[in-house]
Amino acid sequence: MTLRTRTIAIALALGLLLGLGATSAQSQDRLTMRIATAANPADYHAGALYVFKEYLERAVPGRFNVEIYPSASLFQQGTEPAALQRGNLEATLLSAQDISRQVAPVSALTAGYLVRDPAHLCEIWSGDVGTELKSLVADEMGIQILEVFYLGTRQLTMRRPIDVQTPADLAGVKLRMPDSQAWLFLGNALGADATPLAFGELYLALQTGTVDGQDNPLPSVVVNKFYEVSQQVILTSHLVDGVLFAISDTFWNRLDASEQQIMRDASRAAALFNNLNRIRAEREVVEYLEGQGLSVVTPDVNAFRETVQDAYLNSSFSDTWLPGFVDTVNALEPRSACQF
Ligand code: KDO
Repeated sequence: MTLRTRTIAIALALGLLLGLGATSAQSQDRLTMRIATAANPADYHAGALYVFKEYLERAVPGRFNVEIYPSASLFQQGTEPAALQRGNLEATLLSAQDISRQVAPVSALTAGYLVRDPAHLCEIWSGDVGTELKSLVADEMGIQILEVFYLGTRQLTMRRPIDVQTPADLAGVKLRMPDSQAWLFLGNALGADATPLAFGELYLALQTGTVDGQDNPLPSVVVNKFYEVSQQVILTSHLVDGVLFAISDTFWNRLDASEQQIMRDASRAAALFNNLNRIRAEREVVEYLEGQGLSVVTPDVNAFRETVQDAYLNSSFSDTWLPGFVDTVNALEPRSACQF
């Protein structure tokens, strides 16, 4: 049984598909749903999109024609929100950094060292604060956020080893970050010289020395083979990161209530597939990278945490956060739905 089939089986066992399949798909138009992402098709968050597609095909056969465009093959990384808003794309995986350009309070979830772990991330997005942020995004951007997929905990990798204990040791290091103000702020807050570059250009930039290093969750370092052009992992654990499965209102409003519920259930099955696999992959990845010859070092994480948290709290980003957001988020304990 493949992992994908197994996730659908888990979803069935959980009863997510119960009562579905009765929609009169044959009597309705077939709707095309294009989903674009920068992710490598071999990575779990892209795999989750195929779980989503398969779920829909089983729940409402023939109703949707889901087309998945991985590796930024339809839209460049960062341009997906505008594509959704212009009606050129039906769904995508968004980062909080993409969204915060238009809905400033979401920038709280771009802050380093705020989210503790994957369960905490899930709890934030599925609880009251997440619901409030999602309705702001719906109102201000015309986009429905259905689920958060855990992308992983971001670490640094360097093409050549450097001696790093504190943020001061990253001074002058050209650290590739995705191209947006929120991402670049994080790279600079870590003490580095943040350098914007699209994900698809990163392998070559590491190979040629255009950048000295990059930050990403380690499973992405494996799937995208960045380890071939890197010699060191620095376990800063600076951002517990997620991507948000999002659908344009133009498409959403063409669905009836039962179809909207099927979309929610399908995205939940997709998130489950991604989260379980990625959490397992993160447990195994350090050993794998050491086996590939990379050195793995742990810096003074408390020094990074203090410097980065101060940078955010003293920035204009934090002026836009919902009142009491940090205290509320710090006090959240995950319920069972978020225990992986
Ligand atoms: C990246 O460009 O570093 C990043 O990790 C940012 C994420 O928001 C997401 O776009 C991700 O790339 C892609 O899905 C590729 O894994």
